[in-house]
Amino acid sequence: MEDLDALRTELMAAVAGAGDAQALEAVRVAALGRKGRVTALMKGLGTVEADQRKTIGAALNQLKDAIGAAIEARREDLADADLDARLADERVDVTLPARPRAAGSIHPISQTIDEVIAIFAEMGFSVAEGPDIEDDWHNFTALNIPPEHPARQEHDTFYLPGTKDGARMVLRTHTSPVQIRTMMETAPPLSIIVPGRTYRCDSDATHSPMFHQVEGLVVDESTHFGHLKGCLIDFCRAFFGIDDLPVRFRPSYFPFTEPSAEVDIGCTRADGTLRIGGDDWLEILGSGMVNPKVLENCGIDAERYQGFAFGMGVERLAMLKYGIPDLRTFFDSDLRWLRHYGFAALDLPTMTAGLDP
Ligand code: 2NL
Repeated sequence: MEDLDALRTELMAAVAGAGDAQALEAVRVAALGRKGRVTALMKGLGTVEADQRKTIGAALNQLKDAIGAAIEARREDLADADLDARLADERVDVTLPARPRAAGSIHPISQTIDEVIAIFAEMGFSVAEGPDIEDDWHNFTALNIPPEHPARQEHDTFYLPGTKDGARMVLRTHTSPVQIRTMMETAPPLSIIVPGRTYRCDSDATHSPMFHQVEGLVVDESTHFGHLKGCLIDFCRAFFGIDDLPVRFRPSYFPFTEPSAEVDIGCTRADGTLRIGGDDWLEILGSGMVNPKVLENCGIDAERYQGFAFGMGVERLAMLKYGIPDLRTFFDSDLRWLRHYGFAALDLPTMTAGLDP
């Protein structure tokens, strides 16, 4: 019979030396498993002399219990150490300062476009969009601006190098080519609003080479100048949030409309400041009845259909509504400017948002 004390010392050392649950299980199997060393000794009891069997049996039972208890204790120690390691690893310092809020905001140009769209959407207009790079025909010719017409120079056009399918390409000088495309593709009646970027080779305190316009177009069988007036008066009053804002229509000229009218709203000029509302006048929009030649250029029967159209500059609207004094600051990408004039991401554009009380 083996020396039980030596075996006990050896097994206890193995238990203490087991570094993880898996090593400890291997020790248990080697000692107490079906083919373990202690189990084997117990199986051998049958061959022991009857007078010694009781003593050795008791000693083996004691050894088995002692090793079993040591393994259990070691298992708990290892589990505790495991938990301590995880707690240390996943420690959260609740005293750290909170992360700053994401600092994004909506640019006043985007906000203004969204507000204009909200007003015309309520009147039943749909939004249409088109390419920034246009051919000469959609940007000029279809709009009754023939080649060598002074308007083409007035527009300070950015011409692109080369041609596409024989056509000279330009950066669109207004959003009107989108209305041309819509009229070519869709049969009347139609009412669309066209926001977008536009480009003219001009840069000073009041001109940016890239700027934004919103244009609108209505075509139907009985559309007349009264519709134009009602629509644009309602728009001006809704946009500036003044129910009785004075609006006047002043005769003007555009090659693509006949007759044409510029729209002025009431304002007050005092001590170098400008306020909306009052009995002075401020130009805000251009408009007119669509020139029958433009309808015919788009394949629309001008004997049957008439339309009105209008256009406005978004930067100018934003400056007037939000009191932004300098056009050049719009595209500086100055975060301090944006924090001051920008809008929160969830500020829904409404017909009256952002106005003085
Ligand atoms: C302004 C003036 C205007 C239009 C734009 C237009 C478009 C088509 C046909 C007829 Cl396809 N007209 N657009 C009409 C009148 C004025 O804009 O001052 N824009 C900033």
